[in-house]
Amino acid sequence: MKRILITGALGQIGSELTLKLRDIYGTDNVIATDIKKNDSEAAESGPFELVDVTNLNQMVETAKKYKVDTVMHLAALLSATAEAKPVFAWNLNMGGLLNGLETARELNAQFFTPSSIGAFGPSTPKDNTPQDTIMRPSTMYGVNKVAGELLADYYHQKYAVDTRGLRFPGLISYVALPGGGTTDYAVEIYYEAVKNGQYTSYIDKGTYMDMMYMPDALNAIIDLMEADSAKLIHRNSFNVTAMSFDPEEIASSIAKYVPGFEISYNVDPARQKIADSWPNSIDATAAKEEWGFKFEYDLDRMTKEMLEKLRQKL
Ligand code: AKB
Repeated sequence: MKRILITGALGQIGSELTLKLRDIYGTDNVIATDIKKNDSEAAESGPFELVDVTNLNQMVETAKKYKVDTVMHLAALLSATAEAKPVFAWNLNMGGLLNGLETARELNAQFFTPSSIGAFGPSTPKDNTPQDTIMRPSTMYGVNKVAGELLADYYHQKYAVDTRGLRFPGLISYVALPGGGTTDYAVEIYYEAVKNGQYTSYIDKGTYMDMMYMPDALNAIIDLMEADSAKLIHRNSFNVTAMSFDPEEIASSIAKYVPGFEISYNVDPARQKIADSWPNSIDATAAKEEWGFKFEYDLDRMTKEMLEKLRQKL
């Protein structure tokens, strides 16, 4: 039985991961932490502690209090915010990760942290981007992600910490908003489709990026953490993806369920520049071969469910 501490538990991934892990491993075995509390189900349905990930002592003491054997470190700034505040991003993303790894080392705990398609850069092959390839990102977020992957591998090699990670694409969900990412348009478009029947995209047509629906992302985290370590050739981090589309294609998918839905464009140069530096589509073969990565949602199935859930929510 696992006993898991999650940082950034009230963010986009954590809000749903916390509840799913509580279903699987038991409510009292999943300790949600974040820098602020809110009245979400993740905060209210089980153990919750305030933890600032830049405070190592606070993280270690919380982990010891609950005797955790797994640390899932989610707290981080996303790409667009990191690009606007690069020094803050370095301190939070790298300082938080180092503290998370130190906590895992001290408690002899298994460790997970997400990497991103943002770890790739303009000189990376753009289509079917391999697992092992050129990684020279041109954003602060990407620099953090590549350095983070190396750091997590270092903790595995030097201290035998069982570190594992996923290079997530844009994650699409209806529970908590992402905030500060480049792929956020692919979430906002569903909210605007339900509220107004139209969306003005800050990402230009023809810009392809990998995406995944949150239930598939949560299953990928759990499957990777449960995988037999003897079968893992890679650790930090695995390419995973379920689909790749541009704004026109997601808009066409939405128009199948929202008659008359229209997309227009007001491109944000800052976020467009980040998107242009990322792959069009990545190759997840290593994840499939080493631990059986799979996904269930393609674009249309995800669109149908997103619209149904958002109609109930809004
Ligand atoms: C972002 O857009 O910053 C994230 C990511 C792909 O890592 N969603």
